[in-house]
Amino acid sequence: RLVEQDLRAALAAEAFELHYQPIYDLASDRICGFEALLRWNHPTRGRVSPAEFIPVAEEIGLIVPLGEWVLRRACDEASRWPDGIKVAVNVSAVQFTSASLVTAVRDALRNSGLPGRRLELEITESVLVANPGATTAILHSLKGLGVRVSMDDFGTGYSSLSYLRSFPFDKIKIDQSFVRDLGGPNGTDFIVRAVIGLGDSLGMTTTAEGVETEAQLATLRAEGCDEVQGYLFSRPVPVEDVPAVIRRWN
Ligand code: G
Ligand code: G
Ligand code: MN
Ligand code: NA
Repeated sequence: RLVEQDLRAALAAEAFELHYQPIYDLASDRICGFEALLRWNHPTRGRVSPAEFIPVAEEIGLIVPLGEWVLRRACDEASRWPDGIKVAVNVSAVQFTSASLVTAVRDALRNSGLPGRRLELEITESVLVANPGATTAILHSLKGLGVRVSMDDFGTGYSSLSYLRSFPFDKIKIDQSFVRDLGGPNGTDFIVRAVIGLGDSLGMTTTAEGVETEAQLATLRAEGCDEVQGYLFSRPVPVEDVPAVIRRWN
């Protein structure tokens, strides 16, 4: 279990960095954005996964300052990318319903000069479970800033369908567990097809995560998925490698 002091010290010492994984648009065959993924190099444990330390940061009340650091850094770095390229930032449930989220987003945009339309926030269904009442108001405030909001890890939480109907999401991210099992004998092809159809009828973009093979890509293309992301294109890379990734694909 990670020590609270280590996380606090890391934030103070700027021991975090963001890596970026490209998101590829299938209609234009171009990279259209990058997802920011938080990385922490612990002085003795080495690389610690956000899956491990984000829950601790939530527990000890550090998620708000940490999440605001992520927002600022992602907007600053993305403001130097070509105009068509967006940045997607993961927002935890606790951070999402914190009083300061909308202000933090507005400040990060203003200070970086990044237009709101180039920022996407990814939230999971757990956000909606935690506080459905507050969520609608927050989503509308964010949309007022021009920011887009995506439902992340779609299909892994609860009550996905009713949430999609009630909340104004711009994008559905199909969880990588469904992409991994495409094509096999117990394949998830029918689920992926259904989610893409759902996105189409709700006017939401669909993005498939965890695309690792050409066969998965071909299936997703044939099913009319809008965007794909995964090791087939690139692992998350440090910010200095972003221009090379763009050059390679665009
Ligand atoms: O690359 P990967 O190991 O980075 O991510 C593991 C998990 O941590 C994923 O569920 C991802 O959404 C989450 N994650 C990565 N970066 C961030 C972040 O900046 N904020 C939050 N809240 N979650 C993140
Ligand atoms: O929960 P979220 O979707 O934000 O998490 C993204 C996670 O998926 C990160 O840990 C990221 O490093 C990982 N990831 C991204 N692309 C792939 C992929 O093609 N295969 C696998 N196994 N993991 C991936
Ligand atoms: Mn995500
Ligand atoms: Na996901």
